Amino acid sequence: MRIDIVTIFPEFFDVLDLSLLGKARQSGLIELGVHNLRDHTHDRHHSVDDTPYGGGAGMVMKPEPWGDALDAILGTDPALVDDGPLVIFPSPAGDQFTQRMARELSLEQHLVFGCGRYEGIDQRVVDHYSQRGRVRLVSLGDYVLNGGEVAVMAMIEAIGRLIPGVVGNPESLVEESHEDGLLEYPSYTKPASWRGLDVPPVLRSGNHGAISTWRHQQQIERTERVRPDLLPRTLS
Ligand code: 6GU
Repeated sequence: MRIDIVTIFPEFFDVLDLSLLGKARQSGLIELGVHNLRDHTHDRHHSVDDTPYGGGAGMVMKPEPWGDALDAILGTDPALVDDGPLVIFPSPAGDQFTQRMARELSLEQHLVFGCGRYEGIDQRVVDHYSQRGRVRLVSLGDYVLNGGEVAVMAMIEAIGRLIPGVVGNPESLVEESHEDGLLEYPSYTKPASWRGLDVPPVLRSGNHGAISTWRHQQQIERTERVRPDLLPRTLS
């Protein structure tokens, strides 16, 4: 997968050299380009923002640097092909990012993230690229971040680990929170007793059927307690 990011803080993404995703880049599974929006300004002050039409607090990101930066990545063809790059603008006004969305996005060939700061990007940038190709606004959740960078980091981590080969043991992707609509079961390792707390005996029983049943039960109990909204509504 190819991933391009446009941001005024390219250094934010230095951490993508590390860990599993860093390895995936070295092995060529993920190809990453980080682009500084300010490289696409043409005024002396390299300004990327201006006051909002209609008034109001804060600043809005100007459309021209975004147009130049995205054209440099996408090309200037008026119509991008149907299965061409998917442009994603992180925004609290977007569709909620979920494990299901991460799975969908992990099947893409080319993702382009546009990280807005301030009060957002001039709406015409979204409108223009929506006319030319596929664009999505995606939100991490119902809270406000100062900019899209942290949200994009989270999305790239969630998407990247689903690309075949990135996570060494694909089985470890299956038994996780949200993959089967439930939270994951609690895990334990040695020692069997620690500070007066014992590992549940069933896990040391060697009875794989009983272990499976116990783990599934734990998933259901945990989900009922912490995230009842995830459970299918029961008829009452
Ligand atoms: Cl994707 N961006 C910003 N700026 N704030 C957010 C968000 C995204 N998701 C939740 N809050």
